[in-house]
Amino acid sequence: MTIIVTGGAGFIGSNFIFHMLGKYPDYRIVCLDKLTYAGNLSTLSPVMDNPNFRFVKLDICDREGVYKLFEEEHPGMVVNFAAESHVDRSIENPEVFLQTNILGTQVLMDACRKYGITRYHQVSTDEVYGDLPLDRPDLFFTEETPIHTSSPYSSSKAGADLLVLAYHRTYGLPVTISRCSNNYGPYHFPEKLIPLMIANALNDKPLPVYGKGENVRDWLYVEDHCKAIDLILHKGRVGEVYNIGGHNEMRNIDIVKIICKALGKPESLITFVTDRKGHDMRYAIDPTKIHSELGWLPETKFADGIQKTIAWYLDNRQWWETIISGEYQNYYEKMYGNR
Ligand code: NAD
Ligand code: TDX
Repeated sequence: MTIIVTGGAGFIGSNFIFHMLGKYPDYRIVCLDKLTYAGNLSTLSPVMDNPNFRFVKLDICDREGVYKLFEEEHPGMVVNFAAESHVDRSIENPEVFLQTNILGTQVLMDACRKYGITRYHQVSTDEVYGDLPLDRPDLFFTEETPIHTSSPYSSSKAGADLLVLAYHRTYGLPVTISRCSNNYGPYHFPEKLIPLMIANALNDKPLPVYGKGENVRDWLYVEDHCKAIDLILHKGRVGEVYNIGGHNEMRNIDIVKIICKALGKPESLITFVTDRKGHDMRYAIDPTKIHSELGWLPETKFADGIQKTIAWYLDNRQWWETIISGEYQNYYEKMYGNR
């Protein structure tokens, strides 16, 4: 079995590649990644010499390049992680989100139709459902919750999801979609909440919390997400959407305080800054379907996962220090300089 994994030099895709190569010694994994600012080839160095692994630098929007790769590799499955993934960047510059997240998805599915595959899996997000009010803790996103997006990022992911379902209905493409809540863990790019706060705290820099820090996210350890996708690929029903989440809702401010405590840093580093435009209040997944149909349950508790994550950032300073020493400085100044 050859599987093309797109976006595998990013956070979740790289963790998925490690999981699959470790678990299936007779699978071949071909990673296709454009290496945008978010892609990091050094992340894949542990598997670069694995004979079952190949890395190809390629844009998913490059139709000719994608078709050529399919002709070379004859993949049985495609798992699409490649995306522009940061909400704040989508607010600044939506266009590349539409290009990669929607048109790139179309190119991949056209290749799947042309060359034939047994499964195309689209890695989507709970953000396609919009948000839930803080005063209704009884409400959760199910697979039946209407699509109701807030940001250019979530709108582009929702557009891709609809296209994936259309390719199933119209052309019979064997697709599945997963919609996961917020991930955390090793190799998380330090523009996102948890790694940004860890890096800033370790450098004794202010910890910029948007608004009042009361927004709630449903956090899942990245390995649990990878295991869920593995299950969907092998046992999920074609044409179906599966929500993934672990009933682990936390307020942003509480997460930042946990990080301060774990690192022995003062909470006085916390700085409340101007809120994100259109900021979603609460995400919360109902994972009943994936649990009852596929037997999936999250294995890592947040209390353990966050300590493992912090330990990873302490042990791998070079990985994130290299990232934040480059172009990231301009990004940080632009996003946080006058906030
Ligand atoms: P990431 O930003 O860390 O990685 C994205 C990867 O895609 C990078 O390696 C980048 O180089 C690559 N890429 C971007 N544009 C490309 C293009 N045009 N062609 C080829 N490669 C390209 O993102 P992530 O956090 O690992 O997210 C992966 C997927 O999971 C995304 O589709 C995202 O929407 C989804 N998701 C993420 C989360 C989360 O909490 N991070 C939660 C739910 C769903
Ligand atoms: O500096 C910050 N300060 C802050 O208060 C940053 C970067 C974030 N936040 C807040 C905004 C959110 O309420 O923390 C929360 C989490 O923010 P992000 O890490 O940017 O994640 P989010 O916007 O929730 O989106 C993430 O989860 C769903 C991923 O980036 C998406 O790719 C995924 O689809």
